[in-house]
Amino acid sequence: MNERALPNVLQGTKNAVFTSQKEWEQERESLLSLLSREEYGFLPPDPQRLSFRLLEKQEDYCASKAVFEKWEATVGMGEKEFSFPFFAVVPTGVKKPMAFLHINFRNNVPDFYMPTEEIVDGGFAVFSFGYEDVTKDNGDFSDGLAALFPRASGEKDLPGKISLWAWAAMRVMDHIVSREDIDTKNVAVIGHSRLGKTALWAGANDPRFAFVISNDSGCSGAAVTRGKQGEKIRDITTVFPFWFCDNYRKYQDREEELPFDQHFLLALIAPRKLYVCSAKEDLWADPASELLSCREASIVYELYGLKGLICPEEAPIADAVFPEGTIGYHIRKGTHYLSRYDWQRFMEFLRKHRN
Ligand code: GTR
Repeated sequence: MNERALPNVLQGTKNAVFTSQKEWEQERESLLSLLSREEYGFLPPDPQRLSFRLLEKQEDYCASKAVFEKWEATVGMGEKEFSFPFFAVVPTGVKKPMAFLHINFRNNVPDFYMPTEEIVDGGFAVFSFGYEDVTKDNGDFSDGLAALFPRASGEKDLPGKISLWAWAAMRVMDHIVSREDIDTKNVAVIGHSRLGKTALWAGANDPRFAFVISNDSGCSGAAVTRGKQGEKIRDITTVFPFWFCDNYRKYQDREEELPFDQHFLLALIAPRKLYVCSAKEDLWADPASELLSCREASIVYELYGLKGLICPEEAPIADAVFPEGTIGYHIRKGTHYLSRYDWQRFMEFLRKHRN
């Protein structure tokens, strides 16, 4: 099973292997700190001030099947303030719908990665924001939200951009949990690719997300790193060093020295629901390594008496769907993309596993 010499998540940062839920929960914080320190950088503290303002409301959205709202979140730290927009589409015909919080590449509603009408027809609300409205996808840490958190040079565990986008998702969640029209016990944070990594990291840090969905998140997302095909730590930290903290770079070509692997990230979501989607031809992300990660994280779910991934097939064929366990998985045919087909599978998973 463990041909890739993956570290045992049940060993955590200790030498002993945990056998109970209690021991795991005692260790969980240390593991979260480990990933913060070595990979993504520590999330900034909660904001000192936080407010939400409704900017726009459209009652007849999608032939009156839904209400569209545009909001502005304002966060304050010391003297500084920053605002970013986010969006809500809430079906009118459903009492307390479950909801997605989609960390999106763009701030379009709908968007080709976010088929709003189908989501509403499925009975779900969808909240979203465009990630670059929070802080740009580049190495400029004076831009947007990043400017709120001063950075001492030389610190190697400062939040990378993934941590900042995840932090912003948690602020939108602050808004969602304040709403009486949403089933706040059933909110799924979801993202694709770099934003799939972000959704997983937000889910690991914030237990209010009852569901966490990663679409084609690959390297430094759902896929285990040891023995991975396609993108490696050297590639990702050369092209996108600013997504991570500086410490992560020391593992270039030294994957085997990482004191964890990406299945630890998935395990931090236990016992909540997790869904991972791969695409058959997305070899840069490496579907096999994403699936293996789900299998390896499952042992933590088992400590809770839950089944993690239920997938009897070694290498599932394209369009195979495995929604039964607390970790769901499907592999779509085709290339790197977030499709309507994927959204339909996510909606089925939420309906099946609603809290
Ligand atoms: C790629 C990157 C991947 C993935 C992707 C994306 O260039 O190497 O890790 O995140 O971008 O976000 O579209």
